[in-house]
Amino acid sequence: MNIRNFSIIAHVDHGKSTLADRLIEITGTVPKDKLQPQLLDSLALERERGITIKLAPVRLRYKTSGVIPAKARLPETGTVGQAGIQINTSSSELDPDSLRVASIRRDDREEEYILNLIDTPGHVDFSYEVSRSLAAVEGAILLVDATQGIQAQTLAHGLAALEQNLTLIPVINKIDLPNADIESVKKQLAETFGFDEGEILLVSGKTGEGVENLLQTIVERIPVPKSPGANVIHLGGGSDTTPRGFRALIFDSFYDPFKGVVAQVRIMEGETPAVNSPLYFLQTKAQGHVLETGFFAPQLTPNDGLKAGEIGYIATGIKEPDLVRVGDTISSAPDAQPLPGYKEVKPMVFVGLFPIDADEYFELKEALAKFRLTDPAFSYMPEHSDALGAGFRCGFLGLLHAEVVQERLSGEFNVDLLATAPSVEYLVDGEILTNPSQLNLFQSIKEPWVKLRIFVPQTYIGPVMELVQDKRGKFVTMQHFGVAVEMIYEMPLSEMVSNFYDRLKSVSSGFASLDWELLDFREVDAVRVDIMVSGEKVDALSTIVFRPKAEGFGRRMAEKLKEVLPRQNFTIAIQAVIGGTIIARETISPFRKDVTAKLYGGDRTRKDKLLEKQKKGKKKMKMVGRVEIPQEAFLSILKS
Ligand SMILES: Nc1nc2c(ncn2[C@@H]2O[C@H](COP(=O)(O)OP(=O)(O)OP(=O)(O)O)[C@@H](O)[C@H]2O)c(=O)[nH]1
Ligand SMILES: [Mg+2]
Repeated sequence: MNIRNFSIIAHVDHGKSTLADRLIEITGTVPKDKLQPQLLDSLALERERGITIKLAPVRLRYKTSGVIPAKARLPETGTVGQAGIQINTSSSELDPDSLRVASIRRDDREEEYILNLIDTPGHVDFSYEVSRSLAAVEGAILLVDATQGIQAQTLAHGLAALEQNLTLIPVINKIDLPNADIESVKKQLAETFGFDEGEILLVSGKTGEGVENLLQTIVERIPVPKSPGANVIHLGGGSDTTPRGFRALIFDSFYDPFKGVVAQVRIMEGETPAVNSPLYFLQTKAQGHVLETGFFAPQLTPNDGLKAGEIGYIATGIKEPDLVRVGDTISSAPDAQPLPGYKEVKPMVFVGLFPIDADEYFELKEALAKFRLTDPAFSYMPEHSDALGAGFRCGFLGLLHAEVVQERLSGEFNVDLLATAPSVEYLVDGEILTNPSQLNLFQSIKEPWVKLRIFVPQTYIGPVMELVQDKRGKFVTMQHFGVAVEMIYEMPLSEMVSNFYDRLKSVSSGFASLDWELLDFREVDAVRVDIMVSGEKVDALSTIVFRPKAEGFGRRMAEKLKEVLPRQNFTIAIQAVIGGTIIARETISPFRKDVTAKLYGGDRTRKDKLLEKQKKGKKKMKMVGRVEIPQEAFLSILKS
């Protein structure tokens, strides 16, 4: 079997999923009448938002047309100019298939290939999906939008692929657009990653131009899959007949009520044992069995087994989601050596999730366990709030991640949630603290700092600098990439989670892009701002704030809460308090807000509709003492 495994990586919106559409279309993987734009974005939320959130594998069958263009060889080493790092990009030293390619050219013979493509998300919050995809493949298409050039995630994902010794195929996309600037993007790619301009391909994912050529290039340049142990793929095309241990790397998983946990795997060695044979999970020591194997077309398509080098799925029959983890190795022998796996991701942003209806606590708990299978970057632990009751403190990689998970939990698992404002983790007297309400006065606090990499056209340097300074950022360096510039800063993560991204986009007319990573924890002069509603402290609204900004924050918070808390038939006092001192006070006068007041006369059904809407809105509220706290109250924290 001729196999090539590759990912498509790029910055957000550079056209990965659209290019995948064309690859699916040209290879006839999906019938024409079933094609739709961004076919691999199958989650409802992905389609609604027009972004990819999860990695998505698909198997393509590709027949070479016989005539293969002269093979453009990769340079022996790729120099990453700007960072000065030397990374070896050649992984095709002993590539039996390069001989095969040569023979096709001689004979003009058609040959069939299985191409396993993994589409990846582009947004920085979903980078873990990208890194897991990269561990399952031998190469990647580094896609760059011809109108945007290199942006923050082009660099981040491109470098990650090089570090894993993957073969990169540089491809410039959207060449159909009138403002495509192919020449300068070529130059950027050459200068940044050390590509030869001659090896850069041009395509349009929209019109399909250049895509056939790309398919042939994938076959030529992406190395044949190799096993870490023995090379079981042979030049003759068949696999080795001597039995070898079976080992597969889990790069993703999900829960199916009938099949149990379904693991998405890259087979590294051997082949899947027969149906009903036992399977061992080498790290969690769990045991399952082979219920079904198959591949992605892109829907699950059962087959009679998977061999080394292939990407597919194994249904394991395991009913406890906790027993299966991405990065774990599945084997046919309990004492086999586990594969290296992935480094665990560290959650950066924390949100308390509470069931609106306390009776739904256990349903929520089960939903979280199943959800974690499909999103290993998400983590959770039980938490109790005086105001909101029993719930969970959940960790996310960023704000978009937090938002997307909440929407998926209510959409896919049907649980109604109240979410507290995102906050970061602090080190208090050396101990980790993720819940702001637990901070005591006078403790020494350290907060997380991040290294920010902002890509922006030169004209916006001024406004970006101003914004970052306002957010306590420290300038490190700046580097020019044609008309774009990369600015490196250090900044407290807490400032980044409070309205930074939106403001960055607005000061740069939408042009700035961003990448970041955790640096360290640094001492901060911060205090806890508490909120009292009708004399009762609402612990879930407590926030840790940089001291010089605390008073202003408390005042704005009280004002915002006044706007969002629903009136009651008694007066509600809202107070912002720092260590027993009231720094702001607002009052909400009694009586229900009459939403129908502005509708005079007219049609009864319209009135009913509005009342219905008001009732629904109320569902996302939680009684705290005698006052209802709506979801919007927590968003006030972010906007203060
Ligand atoms: N004109 C033109 N538009 C394109 C092309 N490729 C993609 N687009 C458009 O660019 C937008 C983003 O395309 P996607 O395929 O969703 O981009 P993506 O890289 O998958 O985005 P994320 O997965 O969210 O990072 C869509 O509106 C596409 O229609 C192209 O070759 N030409
Ligand atoms: Mg996409």
